[in-house]
Order: sequence, then structure tokens, then C-alpha cells
Amino acid sequence: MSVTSDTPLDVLVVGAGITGIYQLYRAREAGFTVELLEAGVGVGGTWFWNRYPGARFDSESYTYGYLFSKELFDEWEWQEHFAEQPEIERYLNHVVDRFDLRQHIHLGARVTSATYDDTSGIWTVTTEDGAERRTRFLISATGVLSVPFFPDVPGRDDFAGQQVHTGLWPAEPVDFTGKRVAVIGTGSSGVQIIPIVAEQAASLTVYQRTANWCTPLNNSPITAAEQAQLRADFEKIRETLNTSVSGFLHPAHDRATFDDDEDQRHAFFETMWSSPGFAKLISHYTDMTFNLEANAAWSEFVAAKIRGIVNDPDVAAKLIPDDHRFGEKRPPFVTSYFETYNRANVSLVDLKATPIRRLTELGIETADGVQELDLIIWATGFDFGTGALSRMGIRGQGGLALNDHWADGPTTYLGVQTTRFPNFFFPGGPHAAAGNNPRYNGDQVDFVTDLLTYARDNGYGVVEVDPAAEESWTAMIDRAARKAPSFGECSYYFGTNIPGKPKKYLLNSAGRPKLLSMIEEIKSNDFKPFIFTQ
Ligand code: N01
Repeated sequence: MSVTSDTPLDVLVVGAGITGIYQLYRAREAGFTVELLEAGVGVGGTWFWNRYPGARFDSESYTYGYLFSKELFDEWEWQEHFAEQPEIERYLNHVVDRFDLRQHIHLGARVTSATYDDTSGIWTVTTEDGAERRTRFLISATGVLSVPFFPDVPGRDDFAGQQVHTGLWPAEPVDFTGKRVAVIGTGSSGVQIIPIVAEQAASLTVYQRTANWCTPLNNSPITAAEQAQLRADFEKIRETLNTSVSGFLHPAHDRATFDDDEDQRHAFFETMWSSPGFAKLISHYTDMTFNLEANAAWSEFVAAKIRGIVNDPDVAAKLIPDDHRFGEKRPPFVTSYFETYNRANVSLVDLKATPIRRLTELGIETADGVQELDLIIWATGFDFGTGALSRMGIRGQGGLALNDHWADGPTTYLGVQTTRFPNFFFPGGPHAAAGNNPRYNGDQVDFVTDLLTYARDNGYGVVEVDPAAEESWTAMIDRAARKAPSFGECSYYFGTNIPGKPKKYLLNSAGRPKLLSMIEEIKSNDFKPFIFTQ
């Protein structure tokens, strides 16, 4: 099957997640001919695939949704401060229909190769069904958490029961009722699904390798008065988000941990414990993440909370991290998580003491024997940052494979382009964000659209980035990684969860204001250091 026409598209977007939908909208509004290819059978990206029970935002709904249209903001009333997956998927479908974008979207269209032609500057993109499309500009909005990771556990195919991954959750509801269920992994996905499975399953066994510093999400419905206030504050919200380091509304605190005496500190820790989501990182004492003593004081407070909630002291001890500090990994935010371990049908296996040996036909085998199961839920994470880009068969100048170009990890400029791959962009990919992702990704989409508009309006057909600029931006990313108090090398942010993956920082910890100020400077300088040719 081939849909190739003589006239290439101006823009082909890959991925119908939050970033891709916005990129499609912006490219069309800028007057480009544009289509979007999406592997899934629905739109939503991360929020389409991660449809496991309990999946929800942990950034405030109204700060995570789109802010480009006041009308859209006014008409969509988020039900909760942290919306659940079904509402998020409905919202994204609403956006697609409201802005009449569906006609440009091809669902079930997984990209298998994308090849740049040095002579014409045109990309040829092939999908799984063999269809080919030609485009001048190729924009991959394939996200950072889109390739689920299954650990290489021996005997995975031997298990006779059902297996599902949180990041590849089936469209049909998975029934836990009366079943013996295992959840492997206790990252943000695992800790969201565990309480819900526990309520319905006959038994739930949680396989935990590393305990995480989980704290309450503190979600609640958005009241009518709050809805009205949000609408009244639209411009103020946008302004605050645009000037905050990580794209949240939470204000920074003005005191360090030991500026307060013990009683004041305890009271502040209680306030933090009861605060919503990421306030516990952003509005915390200014030194909490990097002053070891300060971090230890907060960690001990959280540990005491866990001991206070979990009845069995041995189980509580296993749920308290002992190998990393609070904030060194991305902290999950939970609802009734620790309480779940007080249920008679829930047990916790410490994989450091008894690692998984293999799967058998009946269940999971550790040193303690085989736990018989009906359903295994893999909540084992993702090939973060570069996972999707490395599986699309992308070839740039002279047939160079992106995977060879990035053999030692990604190098980028602004997290939107890499050298030797002209006319190819990847907003929301590696080096894009460290915080509330849609805010950074939206900045990148706006920038890429402006860049392409400039090229078109000035008669240029090829846009590439100066190698010196890429080198300097990538060095800045690596420096910021070393300085960043949070997200240490034990985190998937360095790719260390994937065997054989180069250890390279995949976020942009320099903050959103820096990204925005660089974008403004580049725009005012005729988009240098991008190189334009006809
Ligand atoms: O994945 P993870 P996730 N044997 O990589 C364990 C976003 N998100 O899907 O820590 C046994 O964090 C692994 O153990 P260890 C958010 O950005 C957001 O949970 O490597 N266990 C860990 O416990 C988040 O950070 C929300 O020792 C194995 C788990 O699997 C990101 O997605 C909700 C194993 C993987 O945790 C990823 O979260 C959900 C093995 N061989 C996700 N291999 C929101 O709330 C791995 N594990 C918005």
C-alpha cells in the first residue's frame, strides 16, 4: 500500500499525545499542509496507553491541560484537582474534535522507517502497513514514556495466566475479581494501581525491588467556587506557570530547614505531608533536596508516617527506602497506598531478599518457592526519553541511523533537533523537560512552528542546527544534571533501568525560564544558530 503523492506534505507529525495534538494544531494554524500518524487506535498518547485503573495526573489538571485557548480552558471543567485517566482521554478527544483536527489524524499507523533524502531535503516515512508518505518537515512527538519495559525474567512465556503491562493496558477492562494477582514494580504506576487491585482481587502479592518515597497526592474534587476562581485567574495562572522553574503553580518556600526550631519544623512537615502533589518538592524547605541533614529530617518524618500507617512493623520497614534520598528518584504520589498493606489479602515480597528466579506455568518463583497466580501486572517502567525515537528506523544525512548518531546517548539543541538530521524535530523528547511536561513541550512546539514558519516565509527548504550549538547545549544539560539536587544516577532519567543503555542524562534540568529566554534570543537573532538552505 502506498499513499505517496508527488507533492510532499509540509509537515508530518508522529504521535497523538498532548504534544503531537498541539503540534498538529499549530502547524495547521500556521498554514502548513499537515498530517499526523499515531500507532494507537485512539488519541491521547501516554494517556491512551496507560489506561490502568488508578492512572491519574499528579500535576494539577488545569496546569497540565492546554493553555493556548481561553475558550477551551473556560469550557472544560476538570472534575478533580488531579484528573483520572478516563477524564484525561475524554479531554484530549474533546480538543481534537473542538479544533477539527481528527481529519488530519491517521490512527493505527505505526512508523517503521523515516529516511532523509540529501538532494531534495524530503523525508520518506513508512508505516507498518507499508504506506509511504513524503514530507518536508518531520516532527516526532513520540514522548518520553511511550515504550514499556519488560525485564528479561526467565520463563516469561511459560506463565499460563494473563500478563499485562501498566503502560500497555488493554482496552477491555481487566477483571481482578476473585483472582490471585501480582504487581511487579512499585514506581508511580505500581503504587497507583496497587490499592485498586487490592480492593477487588482475592489476593494481591506486590513484588518490590526498591521502596520509594511515596507521599499523599491529596486529591480532591474541584468545587464550583474553585472552578469560578480558576476561570477568573486564567491569565495569572499562565503567567505563574511561565515564570516558574518547573511549570507548576506551587510557590517556592522562603526558609531553609534549620531556620525553624523543631516544633516549627514538625508543623511545616505536617503541612507538606498534607499538601497537593509536587508541592512537596517545590514548596518545601529551600535546602531539602540537597542538604543531607535537611533531607534526612524530612525522610525520617515520612518514615515515621509510614510506620504509623502500616500495622506490621516488618512490612513498614520494607516500605521505607534505605538506598536513596527523598527526591533522588522521581517521588510517586499516592492515595491509600500504605493503608493497602493492612489488608488481609495483600502481601509484600522484598525482591532484594528473595529475587524473582523465573516465571513458571503457575506463577512467580523466588527463593521462597512458587506463588501461584492468575494475573501478573508488570509495572516495570519504560525505556525513557529515547525509547520511541530509537525504534522508528530514522536515517538522516548520508543514511546515518539515529541510533548510531546517539550510540553514546542523545545530543540535541534545545531538545528539539540534532545535527545530521535536517528537517527533523522532536519536541517533548530527550532534553525537553524536568517538571510539568506539557508546559515545556508546548514551548518547544511553539518554537518549532515559528522556526518552520520563518524558513517557509524566507524561501528556505532545509533547516539544520549548527554542531557547535548542539555541543554547547548538550554540555549545559550534562552540567545541569551534575548540579541538579534531585534525580540521581540511580534514576531512569539516566537510562540506567534499561540493560545496555548508555548512561546519559535525558532531562533538561536547567529550568523553563532558561529555555524560554534562549528561545526569545534565537528568535530575535533570525533563528541563529539554525542553518537554512534552499
Ligand atoms: O516506572 P518506574 P513507572 N524486577 O521506572 C521495578 C510517570 N508516571 O511506570 O526501582 C523487579 O518508575 C522498578 O524497581 P527498581 C512518572 O514520571 C506518572 O512506575 O528499578 N522490579 C520500579 O519499582 C514515573 O516516574 C504517573 O528497583 C523491577 C518499577 O519496576 C514514570 O511514569 C503515574 C524490575 C518501575 O518504576 C515511570 O513510572 C505513573 C525487575 N527486573 C507513571 N525492573 C502520574 O502520577 C524494574 N522493576 C502522573
